[in-house]
Amino acid sequence: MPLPPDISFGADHSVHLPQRFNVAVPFIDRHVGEGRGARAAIRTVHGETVTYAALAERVNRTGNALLAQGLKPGDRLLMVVKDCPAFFYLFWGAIKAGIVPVPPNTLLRAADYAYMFEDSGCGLVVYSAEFAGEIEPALKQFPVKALGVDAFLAEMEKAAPQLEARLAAPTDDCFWLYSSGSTGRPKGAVHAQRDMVVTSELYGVRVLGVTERDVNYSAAKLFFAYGLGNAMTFPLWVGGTAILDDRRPTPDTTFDNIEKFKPTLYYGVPTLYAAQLAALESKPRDLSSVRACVSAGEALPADMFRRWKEKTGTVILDGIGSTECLHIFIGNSLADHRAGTSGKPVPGYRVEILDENRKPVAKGESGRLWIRSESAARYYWNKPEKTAETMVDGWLNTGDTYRQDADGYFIYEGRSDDMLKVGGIWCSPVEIENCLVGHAAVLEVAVIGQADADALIKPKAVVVLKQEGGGSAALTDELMALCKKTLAPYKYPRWVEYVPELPKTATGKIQRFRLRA
Ligand code: 3UK
Repeated sequence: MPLPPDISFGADHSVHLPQRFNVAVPFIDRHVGEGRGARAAIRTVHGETVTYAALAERVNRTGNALLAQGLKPGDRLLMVVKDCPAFFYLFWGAIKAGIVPVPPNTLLRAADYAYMFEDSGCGLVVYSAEFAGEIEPALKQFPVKALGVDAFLAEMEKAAPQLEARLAAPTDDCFWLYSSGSTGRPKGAVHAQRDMVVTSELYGVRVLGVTERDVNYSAAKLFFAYGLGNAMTFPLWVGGTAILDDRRPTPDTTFDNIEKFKPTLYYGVPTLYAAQLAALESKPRDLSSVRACVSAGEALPADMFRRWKEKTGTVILDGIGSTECLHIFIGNSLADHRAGTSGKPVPGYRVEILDENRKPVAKGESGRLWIRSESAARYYWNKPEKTAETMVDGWLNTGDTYRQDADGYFIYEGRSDDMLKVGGIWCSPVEIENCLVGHAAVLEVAVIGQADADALIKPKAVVVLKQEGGGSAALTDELMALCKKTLAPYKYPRWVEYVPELPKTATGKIQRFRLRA
């Protein structure tokens, strides 16, 4: 599909945008004018279809309803919303009205949300009823104006269906995504108007070949930058269709959806592919509609690529992306892929592997991966030190160690910090440790990543008890239960090992890397 007339990309893949524009116009409004008003933008597991015409109207009504709630251009809207059409209305309605949507991870706990209410200074929180159990206590800790999604939709119905797009510069703040670090609180990565244009065109269209005929189904949720591209910006950029399921993805639900909606592109994370592969052993499934599967969030083991291809006949294209870059910047493609690697740089992304003096390493050597792009967040909200550390001279420090093989494919070699990816989602060992030391029997604890049977990393707790003597199975159960109750559910340790003491530096800092060895 041709680009909108006022948007173009140079031979070097740099984007040219109008000086003043609003990114909701090319993603939402243009489809009606270009004759796609009756096409399905969204289909849900509940049988709902939202056409491009209906989407454009509801985005307008939402923008008006948000303004009527007292939000002003530049204000933040925190939207803790499951994968459903209202996610689209809120995100784009806010952007069209100049309001900044912030969709955090919906699996977090009250204390995380209370922090985000305060840090973002949001003027309004809109949340799905399913998350009330965490959002309502968070609102007690830090009161802000809040509305359930259903109540908001009722306001939307009453609001006017016309809304003039508020113009902005391509590099003006547009939306944020929170990302967590190993220590400290989540950081709001501030993305600009142009960023979704860049990812949708450079990776979506030019690497995946997404067109209006594609039906996009992402098991990764919309709150994740990965899911946001897969199931929202890519289809909307080309006038294609997104499938939305508000349930937790399991092998059964994802295969049922693939058989029912016949997506052409399926997007998952390695942990889910592993579970799907196990399920295929006992029940064959029909994936014949799928022209490519995509994986991101953590490295896809080569063995899983091979087993999936053998069982389903489709390839899984692994790619590395980040919240900061918004989507995949090194990836495999249908035309050029190699199992066990992240592939090659997405055209338009500059990639360097640097040593500790920030000099390029010799080819084949390991080093720190740095990225330069036009889709990168320009700063973290309220965190000037983190911004200065991560974003240097227009380059972004990914914190990942990489090397290139002899043919130029990029091979992931781990993190330079202690952060873990669990099911594709960030997990801080420090956060789990802080939870576990809250147990009366625990003296101290270190959490590290350990590979499971599928070669995927999961948290393991190495525990020193206050009383001499090994821990019991009952205590292990208690420690796991404590984490499940206190932390986001995917963060509990899958193994607990009891040791007499932990390796430490002279200054008393736990050396997690020595436990990993
Ligand atoms: C790790 C990978 C090896 C890596 C993301 C696609 O994961 C995404 O964003 P996050 O901010 O995490 C970024 C970090 O995750 N990682 C991601 N993908 C891979 N490591 N192989 C991979 N294929 O440490 C990276 O720095 O949560 C993924 C699109 C958008 C995203 N935000």
